[in-house]
Amino acid sequence: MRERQATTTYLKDYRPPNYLIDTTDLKFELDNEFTLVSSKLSLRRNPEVEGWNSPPLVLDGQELELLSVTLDGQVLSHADYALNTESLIIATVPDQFVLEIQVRIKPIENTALEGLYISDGMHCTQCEAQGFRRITYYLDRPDVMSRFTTEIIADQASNPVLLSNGNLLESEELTGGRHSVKWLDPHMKPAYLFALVAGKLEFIEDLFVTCSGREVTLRIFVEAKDLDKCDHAIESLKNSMKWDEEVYGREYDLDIFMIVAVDAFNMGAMENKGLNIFNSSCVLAKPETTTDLTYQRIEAIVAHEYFHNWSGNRVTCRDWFQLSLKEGLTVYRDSQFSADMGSKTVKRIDDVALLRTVQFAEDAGPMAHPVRPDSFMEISNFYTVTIYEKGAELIRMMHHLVGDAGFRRGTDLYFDRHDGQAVTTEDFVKALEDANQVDLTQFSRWYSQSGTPVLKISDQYDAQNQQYRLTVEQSCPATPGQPHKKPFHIPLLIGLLDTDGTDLPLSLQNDLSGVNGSTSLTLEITSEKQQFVFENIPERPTPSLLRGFSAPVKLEYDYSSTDLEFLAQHDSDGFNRWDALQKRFVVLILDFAEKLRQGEEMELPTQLISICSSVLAESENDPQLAAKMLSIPTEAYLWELVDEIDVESIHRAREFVKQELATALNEPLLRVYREQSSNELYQATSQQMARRSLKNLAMQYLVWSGEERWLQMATEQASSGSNMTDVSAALGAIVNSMAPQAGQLSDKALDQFYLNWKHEPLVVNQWLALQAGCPREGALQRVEKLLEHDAFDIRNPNKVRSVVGVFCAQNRIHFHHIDGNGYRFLEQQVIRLDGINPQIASRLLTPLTQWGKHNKPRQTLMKQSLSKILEKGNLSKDVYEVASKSLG
Ligand code: B3K
Ligand code: ZN
Repeated sequence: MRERQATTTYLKDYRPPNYLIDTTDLKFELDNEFTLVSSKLSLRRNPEVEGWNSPPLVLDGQELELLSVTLDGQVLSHADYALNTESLIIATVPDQFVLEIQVRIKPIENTALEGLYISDGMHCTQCEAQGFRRITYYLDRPDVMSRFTTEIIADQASNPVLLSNGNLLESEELTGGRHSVKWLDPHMKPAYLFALVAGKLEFIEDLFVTCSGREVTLRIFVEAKDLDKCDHAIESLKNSMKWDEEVYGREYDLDIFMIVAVDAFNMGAMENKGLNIFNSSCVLAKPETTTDLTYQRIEAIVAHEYFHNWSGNRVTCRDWFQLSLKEGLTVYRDSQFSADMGSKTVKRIDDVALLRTVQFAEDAGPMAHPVRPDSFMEISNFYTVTIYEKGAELIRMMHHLVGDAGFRRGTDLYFDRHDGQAVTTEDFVKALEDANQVDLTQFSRWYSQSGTPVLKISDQYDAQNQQYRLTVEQSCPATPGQPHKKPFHIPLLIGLLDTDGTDLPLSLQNDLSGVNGSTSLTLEITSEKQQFVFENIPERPTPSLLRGFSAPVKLEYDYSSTDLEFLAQHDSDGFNRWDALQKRFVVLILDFAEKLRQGEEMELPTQLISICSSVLAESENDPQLAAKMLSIPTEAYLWELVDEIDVESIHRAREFVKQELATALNEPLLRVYREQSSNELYQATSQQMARRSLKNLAMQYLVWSGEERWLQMATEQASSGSNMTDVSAALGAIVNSMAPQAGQLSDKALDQFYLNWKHEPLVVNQWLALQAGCPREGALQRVEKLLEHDAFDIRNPNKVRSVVGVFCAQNRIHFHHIDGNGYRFLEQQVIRLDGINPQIASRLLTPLTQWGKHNKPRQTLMKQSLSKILEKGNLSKDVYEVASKSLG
């Protein structure tokens, strides 16, 4: 459906459905060209609707060929219903009735990958958010929950495996080489959780015994060639099931849990009841083909989709404005799980890094929206970092405010109270309030107000009275549709360090909470300006503010470089130790960027070198944290922190710091590289991953120093590394090196890599992404060439993301080249893709939407490209919404 019909849907217009569907019996007859979908729905009037005036039945449907409609056994004629591109309307229906509908669809022509489509010869579905209406006419909204049965009939040879939600009821051989199966899902569910898979698949199987002793069969379905890549996912699944029982008291509720891997998928994975469908990149792993990062990502996504069984499926969303009800909560749950499986501090660092770059940028741009939005044109555009990651931060803050036991009481009440219901974010907050007798009214503004709050903090030390005073002021910039904000309720976790770097016991003046004396304290910020006075502070302390990033805010406090260096060495909060060093790097890089503009000399401060060198010296204690601490802030983060982005100076200043630090630390880096290199058999344990991350960071630095011998060393690792983590880190280091000799070495290494791995699509994606991100001259030409390569396929979202996505979002110096060619490239790709896959096209647009922080010439070019897209006309709702909102 194209822009002419692009209307806005508002939360304030929400009305309960007029009709409910108690049971949904589906029959799919799969054929190469067409699929016949027959449905039998038992409907009744919704008793909750007040002032009943026998409204028409309006079923959603898109791109369907209607064959027949029968109401209570009577075939309806054209005069009995109306049909348009979005719905089937039956003007008069009884209070209770059975509707039978037959439609024909063409999965083979479905390139949007929504509804029923074909991925690599296999039938599969994606129904969230509004894909079910591309399968049959239905009340395609999450507050209509129904009991589903699914019958599938298909050719046995080409589709030996036929899957749907729930438990398998029966299967039967039919004549003519066909067979049929029937699945029953006993749990009521909205249509967005429906799934069907048919194809040539094989599976690995395991067993999980739940806490109450029930046996659950676990199966992962993949193409035969991938059977050796399922172990990690199944381990992750078992760990998740156990964790959810232990931490949230949630038990699985069917006899079988299935995961299917497909190649063409718009996002990471989908939590369909009992039948999760995964992008193959988020499930398949083996040491030779998969990096540690992907191992961790798989663990997190398997857990995420599994956790949805309760936070999303058993308790679902009333409408799509409530998306964060399930996504924020489930991201929070998966982040807790990952923290428990590995390092809490490092997990927090990774989450905050994503939030502070991508989400803060979204909050500052034209697509900013509250965690619970008020309106949308296309709901697919709202699967955002705000809904997911900021949504998770809100849950995290509430957990912080009510404590561990209180949070568990709250989630227990939420799940018990709303099991089988479609509810709102208010219902979640209410359960936490009721279980803890707290008032979260002000806190709830986090759900309705968009934008990133700013906390401005100043301090004063009174030596005579041994008092330390913190003054905290909050504000929040205007965002689209929200010029003024009311104060947020912000948990601000702090500590105070004495001159030795030890935490001081904290006692707050007039504090009645009884927590005085502890060394970390949560200040509850609720007004625009507040003061806190700490007693018995013997000397001027160094404040450690926003420990663990206790709230998704921007902190403004006038730290000196010395303060930051001190905190980087002494803060007892691991997150803040990391953050202090990051902040120190930021100050330095931005200062160098200014020096570059002024043509002044740059010199790395010796104190910073010595801190980095002691991080290396002590890296054995926590190799992964050490690797994080020594990671230079990304361009994305630096851009987020400045008012106007100077693309070149920031890039060059950052390169300079990398190279200088690498040179200064050559010796300890080499020592760490050697110490952490080992011949042990690859295991995806957090200990081994930590070592590899430090080792490869050291190697990366050595290569940055630009010396030939380190490039040779990386080349050696790239060709002989025994696992993909080592190989791809080395290859990445060479590909990203700006040393004069790197170009040739990199071409050679890339060619060899391709030869080795061209039969593994997921490895080929890495190969594409590495090249798209390469900062050497000629980047755009290389990317254009990649689009012509045999390995590229515009219909496969993973390939598009690896090439176009990586170039435009990560290769910043080239995408934002002042000649505007990068922008025009994206403009063309978006237009081309919009005809194929609107969701992917719209997502790729993000870098252009953030024109607001660029200098005038770039702003003009970026806006020109957005206008060109709009001028093209006949756009999808997805792209139309983003492009038009971006131009304001
Ligand atoms: N719920 C799905 C996302 C669906 C996106 C639809 N455009 C995956 C997840 O968040 O678990
Ligand atoms: Zn999710």
